[in-house]
Amino acid sequence: VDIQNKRLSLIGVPTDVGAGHRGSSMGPEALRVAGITQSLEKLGLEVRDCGNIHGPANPWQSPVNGYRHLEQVVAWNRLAHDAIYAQLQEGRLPVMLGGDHCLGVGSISAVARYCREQQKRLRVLWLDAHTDFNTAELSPTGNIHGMPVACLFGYGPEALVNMSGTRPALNADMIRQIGIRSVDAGEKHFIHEAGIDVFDMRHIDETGMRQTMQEALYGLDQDTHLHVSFDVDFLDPDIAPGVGTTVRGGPNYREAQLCMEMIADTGMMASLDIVELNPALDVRNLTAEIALDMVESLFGQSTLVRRNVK
Ligand code: 6HN
Ligand code: MN
Ligand code: MN
Ligand code: MN
Repeated sequence: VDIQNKRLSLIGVPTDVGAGHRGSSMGPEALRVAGITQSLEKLGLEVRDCGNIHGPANPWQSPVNGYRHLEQVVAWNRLAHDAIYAQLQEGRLPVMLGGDHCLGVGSISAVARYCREQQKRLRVLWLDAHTDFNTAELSPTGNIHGMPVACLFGYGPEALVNMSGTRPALNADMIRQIGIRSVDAGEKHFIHEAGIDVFDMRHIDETGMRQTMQEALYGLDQDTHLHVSFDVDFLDPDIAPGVGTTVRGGPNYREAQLCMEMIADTGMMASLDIVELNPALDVRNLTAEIALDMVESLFGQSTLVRRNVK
């Protein structure tokens, strides 16, 4: 995949039905206000802004049977799945502007379906402070944005676990999690059982971001579809306060840039989620601008012209 020849499709999915804070529904507009289309066009990419998907309102209710807003979460994910799948089928690179991270189910289900049809291998990089591997039984909150990876692994409500057309949509070979520093007690055991490679902050502290990314990107080949799910709370809250679930001790600006640049160097990113940006908690759209800096690096903006280091 030659990123420079890629045609991008921005898909706004303005909802916060999966979260415990209101406001990530404003994420798509904040990224547009920060200039996402113009920034990516400056890098030589063709950008189509598909506008926003329209789904149900947030009823702001307490969890029922361990899930908050399950019906609305399913509806939004179904819509996101269909929109993203349609762009993939046109040979475009979908960029989902979330929205909270429950939308990872719809987005990655669409990508998994597409990869099966195209006989591509799938590698998901999950950049997040959290593993998002809760179930209704394990979750301390009932917020479904803490559950998308478990759903993709086949654990969760029927309508979500079957969205890709095959259950499970993902297995441990297909995903690497980076930046992790907040995992709930039950979730911790469950993620270990599932055998997922978790590059937590301690791993990054001990080996550095360069070594971490080399491990996380190891084994990609020309038949791999690389999907990046970028939860903005991956970033340290000192540089990215505008998220609902801040956790101290995340990657700083330079570490995060290196992570993104090393992904760009592969030239293989073929779909992207930008989620959990919450303008209601932000300061003068700073977090949107920082997130956009990271996205620019993901698409190959670097200080100097450099050889493609594999
Ligand atoms: N996110 N583990 C917590 C929960 O409620 O399950 C936080 C989840 C955060 C989810 O940031 O995408
Ligand atoms: Mn997340
Ligand atoms: Mn998170
Ligand atoms: Mn910039």
